[in-house]
Amino acid sequence: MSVEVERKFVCDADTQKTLEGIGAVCVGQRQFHDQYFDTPDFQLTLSDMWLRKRKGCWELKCPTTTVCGSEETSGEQPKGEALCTRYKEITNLPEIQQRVKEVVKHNCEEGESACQPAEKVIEEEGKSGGSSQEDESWLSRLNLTCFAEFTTLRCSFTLEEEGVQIDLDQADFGYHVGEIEVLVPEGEEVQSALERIERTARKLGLTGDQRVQGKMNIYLQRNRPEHYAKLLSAHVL
Ligand code: V4E
Repeated sequence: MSVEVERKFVCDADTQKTLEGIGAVCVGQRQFHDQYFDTPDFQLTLSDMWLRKRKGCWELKCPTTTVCGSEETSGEQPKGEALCTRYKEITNLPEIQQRVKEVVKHNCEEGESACQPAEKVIEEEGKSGGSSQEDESWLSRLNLTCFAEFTTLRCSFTLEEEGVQIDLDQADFGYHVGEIEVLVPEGEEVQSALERIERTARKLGLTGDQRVQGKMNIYLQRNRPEHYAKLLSAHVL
């Protein structure tokens, strides 16, 4: 499990040139399709938990506070650092299922008789034997359905002197966004990552102090207004 520290930024036709100008090296372009899942009443995303399937792999992003119980940002943060998001990235499926159940279970306890106990879901998952149809039965047991899916064309750069990756994303619904990111291995300090991201942002001439919207914000705004409004009022987005 690692922590993804990330700052999004507005990119345009000149961004690639700017990146090359500061010494960033293009390490490739790839395309991927993401599917995001939640319960019909948005229990996961209202907890700021983002369950997705990308290239056949499951990933769960959770706020660092939820998982660790302590956040390293008490008190005032420098402006640039406040623009960075920090999420735990979990890629181990049994652990993902456990985390999801800890949130979704709540609803079961409040009277949804169709829900099974968490232990039952794990137990049955263990018996599934690996066919893709059976592998995904845990989704319906936990009342999870896909609420967003889109394809991204991503051009990735590295800036070696700072140890950061910079991605330029083009989503198929017509939104472009850049991200400066560092994956911090579990147990390591995120502070250095924040500083390296901030230095990279300055090298790129990023001056704005407004948070830049991610692909999901725009997708929900356009396609799932009710879901989007709920996340806004819960201050998740
Ligand atoms: C964490 C999160 C979401 C999940 C998608 O995260 P994001 O990093 O935007 O997607 P992507 O495709 O770049 O993933 P990567 O390839 O880097 O793993 S959707 C919404 N959130 C929360 C969130 C937030 N509150 N604010 C900002 C600026 N971004 C994301």
